[in-house]
This record gives sequence, structure tokens and C-alpha cells, in this order.
Amino acid sequence: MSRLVMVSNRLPVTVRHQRSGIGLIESSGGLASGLHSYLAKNPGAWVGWPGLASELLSSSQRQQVIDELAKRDYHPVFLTRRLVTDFYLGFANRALWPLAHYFTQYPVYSQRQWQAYQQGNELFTEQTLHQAKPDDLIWVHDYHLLLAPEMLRRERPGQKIGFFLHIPFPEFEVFRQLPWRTEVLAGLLGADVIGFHTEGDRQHFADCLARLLGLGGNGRQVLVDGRVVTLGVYPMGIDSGRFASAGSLPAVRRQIAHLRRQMGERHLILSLDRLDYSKGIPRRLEAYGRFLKSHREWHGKVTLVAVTVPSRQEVTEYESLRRNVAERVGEINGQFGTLGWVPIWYLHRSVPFELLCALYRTAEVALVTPLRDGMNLVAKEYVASQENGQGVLILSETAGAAAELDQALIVNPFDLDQVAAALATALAMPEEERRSKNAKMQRHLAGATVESWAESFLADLKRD
Ligand code: GDG
Repeated sequence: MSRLVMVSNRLPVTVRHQRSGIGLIESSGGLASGLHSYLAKNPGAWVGWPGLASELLSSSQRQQVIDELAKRDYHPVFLTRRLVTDFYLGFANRALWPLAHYFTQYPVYSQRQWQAYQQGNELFTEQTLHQAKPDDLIWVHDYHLLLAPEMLRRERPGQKIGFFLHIPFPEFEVFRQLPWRTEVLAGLLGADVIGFHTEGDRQHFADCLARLLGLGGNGRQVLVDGRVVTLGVYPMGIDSGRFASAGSLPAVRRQIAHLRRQMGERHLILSLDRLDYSKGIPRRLEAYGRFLKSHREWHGKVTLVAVTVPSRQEVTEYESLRRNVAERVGEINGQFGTLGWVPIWYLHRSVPFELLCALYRTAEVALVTPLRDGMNLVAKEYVASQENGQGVLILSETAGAAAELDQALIVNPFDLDQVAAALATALAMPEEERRSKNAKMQRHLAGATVESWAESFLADLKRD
């Protein structure tokens, strides 16, 4: 029987040095946690980087990592410190990530990093070929591995290979900036099925194929060397039942009670993301400042809980973003706060799942205003968590999730007055309206889960 071999930059677990030796901790992030439930029912192998540069492991520790991971059918790709710097933090996160999110001034294009990116993709390809039998399904994920489909295809012409992009695929005028644009497109075309979150992403990709490689087609399929490549749209879902039922977990209930005690009569507004410039956090804070300026009646009655999860701290832009966010929080608290009221509670750390669920449930408004986002699972998790249907979601039109969560208050994240006005609308929204909006979105989320997402992608891959 054919099995599924997942390939992604990170494994669902991360290796850490602990006092007792080598330890494994669950990786956070949408992909790993989302697919956990799918793989629990449909076992398969997983190839990925365990999160530690190989120089930090002695050869016996390395073997120990291989053996421990093998128990879960996970197979490590060891990256040297140089590859972590130039492949992962370098080309993937300093060239591809900003470009895909339309930050056209940020990308660093370096020949050295491009070479490292190729080497990184080769290492993932090697390990995948080692693990996958010819009739297995190989499913490669995300922007770190854009060249792997073609590298795999060269060795295995008949293998079923799928690829899913978790971040936006930018418009031609943006993508053309990339010095290695044709190599990247050719890399992806090694797959049988290339999946995107939204119709817009698919169209951008098809447009780039036409204009850069002269490949026509109907926008849904292209012919490459006599092979059909399917371009599909698969909006990633969440394990909505897990969020809907989390309120019955004793630890979540305790956290909710604690939060309510701390908040008193105040309304909680939630802002929660990885600390990433694509998420639009400084602008969001500015919009909150404008709201406070023009709505003095809400002074002392609202608290914005802003959680920023540390991310890619080794990349310069992230460090300056951290300072920028901290400064703005300080400014707003200094300008509007009183001895009895702090307008923003700022947590720069990741929070445990139980507190995350408690925040989703206690927040009357979620302010999800990325400047650009492939999907944005936080928005979906927030809606799924509204057991009593009370919370109001404010969502960017530039997040992939906006195509599905059409009952949210949809905003242009660059229009700060509009975001400020949406906050006032959300806080004043009648109960009936909140309930009916959430009910519609929850029905959608319950039917469009992460499992059905994986199944529909794999069904196309098997059919192809
Ligand atoms: C990329 C794309 C696309 C966050 N903070 C904590 C925490 N999280 C969890 C959330 C959610 C996940 O991490 C974040 O997913 P997002 O989709 O919101 O954002 P990215 O990390 O940028 O993900 C994105 C996604 O891939 C999937 O394709 O939607 O567009 O950028 O699941 O719950 N979890 C815990 N503590 C935290 O502090 N426990």
C-alpha cells in the first residue's frame, strides 16, 4: 500500500538540549499542529529539519536523534550552521518571504544564499528519496523547498509528487524581481499538483508561468514536457472541533476565570501573531491609538491584549520590528493610560495552548490585520472558539482567510481610520448580529477542516 511522505522545513517536533540529554518538544505553528490530527488517523512518514544546527550535536547525539525520531516515522535532514544561516534564515526568509508578502524593498539577493538554498533543497530531496518508495505519495510544503519537486522528479519520473504553498504567490510585477525567478518556477513544475490557499495566488502563478516561461494552459492545468501539472486551490482549514470544545478543558476554564478576574468589567480586544512585519502589528497599534483618540467614551473600558510570538530573531528586520512594536506600546500606554488603566497589555512570548484558547474565548474582538497573509489560521481559530457566538472578528482583506470568513468586519489594514472605526462598530455590535455572523462562519469552518483540506489535495494528487 502506498503511504504518504510529508516533507517540510521543520518537523512536527524540535530537538533541544536538555539537562537529561537530547529532548523533543512539539513544534508550534499552523502546519505541524494542524496536520497532527490528520496524520494520527492516516499514518505517514515526515522528512524535515529538527531545528538545531548539526554542529551542536555530537555524532552519538546525532544517532540518538535519528533513532528517537524514527520511532515516530520522522526522518531528520541535518543542516549545518552555514545552511541555517544562508538557506533558512537567508534565501528563504530574507529573499522569498518578503517578496511573497509584497515587501519589495526588503529582499536581499545574494548568490551565496541562492547556492545554499539549492544545497538545502538537495539535502531534503536526498532524505526524501531515501524514505519514499516509488509508489508512495510525496507531499512537499512551502517556500523553503521550491526547488525540491523538480529535484525529486529528475530521480523519480513516475512518482506522485505534490507541493503546497502556505504563503501568498505574488503578482508577476513583484515576482519578476527575483533574479532566479525562472529556476524557481521550473523547480515547482516538478510537482504533479501545486496547491495554493486562494484563487488569487493560483492566478498569479499561472500568469508568471505564461509571462516568464511562455507556458499557456487554462489556468488550472499546464503541460510541462508532456506531463500535466495541476494548479489547485485548497484553502487550509483548522481542527475546528478542537477549538470549539476547548472550553470544557479544566485548564482552559481556569485561565478564563483568571482572565475575567484580571479584566473586571473591561472588554478584551485580542491581537495575536508571530512577530512578523507581514502581520501589520505597528499599524494595528496605531489604529488602536486613533480609536482611543476619537472614542474617549471607551477609555478605561477596553484593554488590548497584544501577544507577539518571537520569530526569526536572527534576521535584522525582525529585531527592528520588535523595537518598533515595544516603542508604540509604550507611547500609547503613556499617552492614554491612567493610574488605574493600562490600554495595552503586551506579551512578547508564545503562550501555552490553554491560555491561547482562553484568550480566544474571552476576547470580545479579535483584531487580525495582516498587511499580507497566505491564509491566517488565528482568524479561523478565533471564530471556531466563539462558543456563545459573542466575539467579533476584524479581518484584513489581504489575508487569504478573508475569502471564506466573509461575515467578519473586513478592513484595509493600511486604512487606519477604517480599522479604528471597525473597532468602534465591533464593540457596539448587537448580540443578535454577532451570533448570526459567527454561526454562519462556524458552519463553514466545521465543514472545511484541516483534514478535509489534506484529503482534497491528496485526492487530486492520486487522481492526477
Ligand atoms: C503560515 C502563513 C498560513 C500562534 N501563537 C501562538 C500559537 N500560535 C499558533 C496559532 C496558529 C499558528 O500558530 C499561526 O498560524 P497563522 O496562519 O496565523 O500564521 P503563520 O505562522 O504566519 O503561518 C499563514 C499558515 O502558514 C498555514 O498555511 O495560514 O498565512 O504565514 O495555529 O494558533 N500557538 C500557541 N501559542 C502561541 O502563542 N500555542
